[in-house]
Formats: sequence, structure tokens, C-alpha cells
Amino acid sequence: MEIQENIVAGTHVWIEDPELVFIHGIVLNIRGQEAEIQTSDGNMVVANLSKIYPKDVEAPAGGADDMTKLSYLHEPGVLHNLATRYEINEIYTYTGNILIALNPFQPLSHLYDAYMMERYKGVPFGKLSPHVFAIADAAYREMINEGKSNSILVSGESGAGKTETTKMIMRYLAYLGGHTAAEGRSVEQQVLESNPVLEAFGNAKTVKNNNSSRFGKFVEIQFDKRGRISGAAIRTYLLERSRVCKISDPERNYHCFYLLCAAPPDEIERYKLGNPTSFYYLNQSNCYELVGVNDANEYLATRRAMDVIGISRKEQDAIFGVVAAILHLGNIEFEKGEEDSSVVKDDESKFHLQMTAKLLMCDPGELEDALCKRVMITPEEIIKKSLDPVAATVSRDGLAKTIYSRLFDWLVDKINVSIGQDPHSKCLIGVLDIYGFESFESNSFEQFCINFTNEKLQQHFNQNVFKMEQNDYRNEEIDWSYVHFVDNQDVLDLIEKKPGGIIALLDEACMFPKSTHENFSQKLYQTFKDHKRFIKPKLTRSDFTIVHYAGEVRYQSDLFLDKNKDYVVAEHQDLLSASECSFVSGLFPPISEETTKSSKFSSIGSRFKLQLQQLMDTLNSTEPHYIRCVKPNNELKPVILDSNNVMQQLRSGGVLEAIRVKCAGYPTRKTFSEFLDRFGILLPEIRKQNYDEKIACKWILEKMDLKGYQIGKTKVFLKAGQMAELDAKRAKLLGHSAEVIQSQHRRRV
Ligand code: AOV
Ligand code: MG
Repeated sequence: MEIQENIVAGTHVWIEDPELVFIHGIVLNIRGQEAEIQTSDGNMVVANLSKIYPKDVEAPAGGADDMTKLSYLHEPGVLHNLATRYEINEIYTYTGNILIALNPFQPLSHLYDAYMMERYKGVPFGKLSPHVFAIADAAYREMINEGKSNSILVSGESGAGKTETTKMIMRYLAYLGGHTAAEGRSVEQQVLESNPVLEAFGNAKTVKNNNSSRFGKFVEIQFDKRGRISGAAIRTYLLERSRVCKISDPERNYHCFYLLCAAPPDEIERYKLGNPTSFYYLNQSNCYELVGVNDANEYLATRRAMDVIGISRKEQDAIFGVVAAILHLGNIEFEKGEEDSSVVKDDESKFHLQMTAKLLMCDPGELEDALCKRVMITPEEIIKKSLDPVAATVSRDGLAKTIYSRLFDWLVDKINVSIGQDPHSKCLIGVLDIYGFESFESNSFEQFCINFTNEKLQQHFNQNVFKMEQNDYRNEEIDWSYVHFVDNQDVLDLIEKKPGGIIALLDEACMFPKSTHENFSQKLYQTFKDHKRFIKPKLTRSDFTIVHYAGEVRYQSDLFLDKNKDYVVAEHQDLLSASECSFVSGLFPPISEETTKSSKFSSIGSRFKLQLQQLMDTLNSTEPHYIRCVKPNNELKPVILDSNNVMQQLRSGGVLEAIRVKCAGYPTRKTFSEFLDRFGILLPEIRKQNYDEKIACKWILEKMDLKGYQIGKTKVFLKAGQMAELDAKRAKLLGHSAEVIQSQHRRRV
């Protein structure tokens, strides 16, 4: 790197350090490629010139609000800038138009109050300190001015702050596009209140995050011609089902179970609930409470949010009845009956069986049969085969998972119906909040799908920020030094290529009744022997490792086959579709003979892949805005910034490359005719004659005395801020000041 050439004795530098990542020092002298340095902790070190980076001693004390303003664009500079700002609670920093958001892990309410929303409204991007409101405002203005749909993509690892950020965006958009009280419409309230409801049923405490989203979410907010919210659609992705029956210490099950156990006494009595410690689905972990969360209050808040959304009290009772039923269901234990059969174990289990049946409004005897027996249809006869206690327990857990996921889907549908869609809306803003990249000690099919999603998003980011930017510059033949970035197409091929990718091989394995996870893994080992992104770990017969963009993750394949198969046991389906509770039977609409035959095997992985592809198609038709959330430490505590951790996130998320691209780049580009349409007025003489468009653009830019812009083959490329400068001059000529246009725009909004 050429900046190293400027390092001489006396230069302030950053040196790589195993603990701090980078440490500050002063060069004492240089011999060949080696520099002798005194570090700020008083040590003397000798380092190779390639490992040291000049430090900007004139950098502003409070850091730079946009990385592209840094004098030296290297890793230590970027890291130091973020750390400096984090120290003074400046959690937001721009990288051109990408927002980097550091999780403060403490409430910063002044950042998000009504005054702040008012401040950011209609103010050109970049004029005020970096903020999530500024991104939302830019998306909104772009939508209004250009008549184009926009999207805001929030990414980052688990616990980085995506969901909180998304909620702020939605609040701000509701503020911009809201209706007056007199209009009596509450679409925006409904949109906002969908969050607590979805979180109660779809979020849980994990080791990474006390309020971890266990589903992906894309909220599409629709606007009418006047820029007011006229509808919304919420799409969700793959809820983690296994959590309903299986949790490990110190995690929790879905919040709703604990909320319900903290309900007012009459409801506890009605549902025969009690301490969460008495339920198997909750007591597999020793964690019951969340610091700073009062489950009793949350229960009431969830009910109130359901009121706003339009879920009737009767429906709410039915919903919580189903939640209670699942808790009782989990407490039904089995023991060996005659031969290979199983029976409900003891009086306590019988009580829970009765309660489950009562709450689901089905016959207890039929419930017991559905759990302990399977009907086999042979050409000759129909036989009832008994399940042993282990199989009956699997059957019980399967039923719990199915009911819960149907309940979740019902909630999403209900929210969508209540809020309503605006079929005439041409403009939308989509906000994406997907579960963050995950790597635990043990990783299963859920992590595989979650990380696959993150790979997809990463590719979208790469394509937009790097590929498109670079292609555009190259096509236009303007000055441009190529920036390298890590392309992840190869990981995506490994996962989703058809035929031959992991999902395709998994589906194949699922279709053969004799497959085991071991021969599935063997197949993977053979197929991907030489794949750069695939590793067979030593001493394993079934684990496999994928080298993801954000790091290596080792997956345990034992449950992959089971978890990929989407089916509802026919006995469970029959039992619940016959429920006397219309809510419960509604969750299990009768299925036609045709579908039962054709859907012998339905692959969750393939369906998920398709959903993701549709999501990408939607995103590709919008103007994207990116927010990269960063998790400053793994302790989830304020103030602490763990440099190693943060650096890893910046590297893997492509933030550094994006900075280089943006910095060298030209954020505004207009075709010659677009440019002339807008700014031709600045040079009236050219309108009178037939000049070449390119030459005309050049003249205008020269006359306006701008520097650093580029003129390509078909487009004008402007540096950040130059568009605003030209707009101001144009407005002046038109007899308005920029402020007038601004305020007109606001009124229109
Ligand atoms: P995630 O959505 O990125 O993780 P969250 O948005 O749930 O992460 O954030 C985790 C926690 O960090 C929250 O519960 C808050 O306590 C805190 N937090 C995040 N952002 C802010 C903020 N702007 N101000 C104050 N506190 C904040 V996951 O869903 O696990 O991938 O699946
Ligand atoms: Mg989340």
C-alpha cells in the first residue's frame, strides 16, 4: 500500500496487536522493511512496515460522522473512529449512504423522541448527524419524488440491534405517513402494534440475545398518492419450531408461555396454569425470568396490542387457550403398556391430558389415541398400531410444534387482514429484519437456514454496493481502481444449487425411506470433497462445516432429515380439525384427498429457498438502503467495545470494502438527458441550439465551477453533495429559494 511510504521516524501509527487488534505508537526509526515503534502502553516493538498504518493525528476529537471523510481509510482508522464515537454515545456513523449502527445496550430515549423525528423530517440526507431516521426519511423522499418503491435492509449478527432498528424505522414512517386523529384511521397504529404481538409469539431468549427473533420478517408499508400509509403486508419466514419442545439452559421458550403464566389469577385458574417451573416445555432450562422485563405487564401489553390490531377478546382467549394447551400437552408422559404399546403414565399426566383436551375442545380418548397410536392402511385392512413410549413422546412433541406454528401463521394472517392491503398503492417501503447470522456450539437445520438467509442478503449487498457500482464505472469508462471484495456466490451454490447443492441432496435423502443422517453426510463429503467452502471436520461421521462469509459454522446433521420434512400426522390433523372450538378447527382446515396423496413429502428447505428467491426478486425491484448493525460485545453490556469482535463483524460484513467503494465513488449519477432536463435551465443558451448532450452537460458543470465530478459515456457522475449544490442554484433561478421548495415539499407530504 502506498500510504506506508509516508511512514518515517516520528510518524504516529497503528500496529497490529493480538489483544487490542490495533495499538497506537510512534515510529522511532526505520531499517529496511522494519520499523522500531514505541507503543502507547510503553513497550518497544519492531514491526514490518506492512503491519503498520499511519494514524490521523488531526482527526476531529469526536470522530468523523462519515467514514468517507476519514483521511486514512484502513482498518484501524475505521475501528478507532467507531470506538471514539461509541464512547460518547454516538452510535450511528455513515459510510456514504450506508448506516453503521452500534448497539448501545442501554436506552437512549432522547435519540428517538418526537423532537428528533421532527428534526429529521424532510432534511436532506447527510445534513444532520447520522441517524436511522435519516435513512427512513431518505427512503420516503425518494419514494415520493421518484415514484419508486424503496427498501431498507437491516443486517448484522444476532443481538446487533436489527429488530430495535426496524421498530424505529417503522415508528418514523408512521410519523411521516400518519393520519390526523380526526381522520380516525389507525393503519399506522396497527402496523406498529403488530411488533409486540409478533415478538411475544416469535421471539425468545437465546445465549446471544434476550429478545432474539426466531423468524424472519419483511414488512411492506404501502402509501397512497399523497404519501400517507394506506396499507401494509407482513411476510414472515420460517419460525424456529423445535424451540417449542426443546430448550437448553440458559435459553427460554417463546415469550408468550411465560407471559401467560403471569396472567391475572382468574385466567391462571381458567387455564389451570401455575409456576412455569412446573411445565416440561419450560423447565428444561433454569432461566425463567428476563432482567428488566415484567411478564405480568407484558401479558397485558400484548393483549392491548391485540386489541389495536383487531383481534377480538374471544379470539384472544382462544389464542391463549391454545398456548396453555401446549404447556399441558408437554406434561403428558407415557409408560410402557402391553407389548409395545404405551399408556399415559400417572394421574398427573392424566390430568394434563384432560386439560389439553378441554382447552383444545376435543375428546380426551381420541387425543390419547392420536398420541399413542398410528393407523396403518394396508390393501387388506386398516390396523391400529401402537407406539412405544419413546415414539409417543415424539408424537406429542410433533403435535405441539404443529399447533404452535399454525398459531403463529394464524396471527400473521390475522394481522395482514386487519391492517388491510391497498391494491392501488404504487409505492412501498419494505423493511427487512431477518434473524442474524448464528454460530452456536451445536448448530442444526435452523441455523443452516438462518445462515443461508444471511448469505443471500450478503450477496444482495455485494451486488448493489460493489458489483453494480463497479460495473457502472467500468461501462462508463471512467477512472476507477478496482476494489476487491469477497464474493459469496460459491457458498450459495454449495447450499442452493439445483441439482447438486446441499438442499437438493437433503431432499433426495428425505425421499428415500431408508436414508439416515449418516449416509446423507457421506454423500455431502463425497460431493463436496474439493469445495473451498465445505469442510469435513476430523473425527466425525456426520458433522459438516460451511465456510460462511461471516465465518465457519459446524453443523450437526442428525436432525436435518426430520426437520426438513414438513408433514402433519394424519391422526393429529383429524383430531384437531374435528375440534369443537372453531378457532382450533380453523387452524386445521380439512385437506383434500388430492393434497394428501401429492404431498407425501414437502421439503421445508426447498420451500424456504423459494421464499427467499421471491424476497430477493421483490428487493431487486426496489431502491435499497442499508443499515449494518454491529454488536459491540458479547456480554450485552453498555460502554464496552470489544475491538476483536467489532473488527470481525466489519470485515465479514464487507463494511470496509464498502467504505473504499463509496469514498472513491460518485453517489449521484444521471443520464445526460436526465441531467439536462433538470439543469439545462442553468445554461439557457444551450437550449437554443442543438448541442451534443455530453458537451452540454460538460459546459453546465464547468460553468457551475464544480470539481471532481466525472463524465462517462452516457452519464454524469457527481460527488456527494454536488447534486444539492446544483439543485440550490436551479431553485434560485426558478425564483424560489431552496427553503421554499423544501417547505412546499413538506406541506405536500
Ligand atoms: P437483533 O434483532 O439484531 O438480534 P435486537 O434488535 O433484538 O437484536 O437487539 C438486542 C437488544 O439490544 C435489545 O433487546 C435491546 O436491549 C438492545 N438494543 C438494540 N438496539 C438498541 C437501541 N438502538 N437502543 C437501545 N438498546 C438497543 V436476532 O433477532 O437475535 O438476530 O434473531
Ligand atoms: Mg431480531
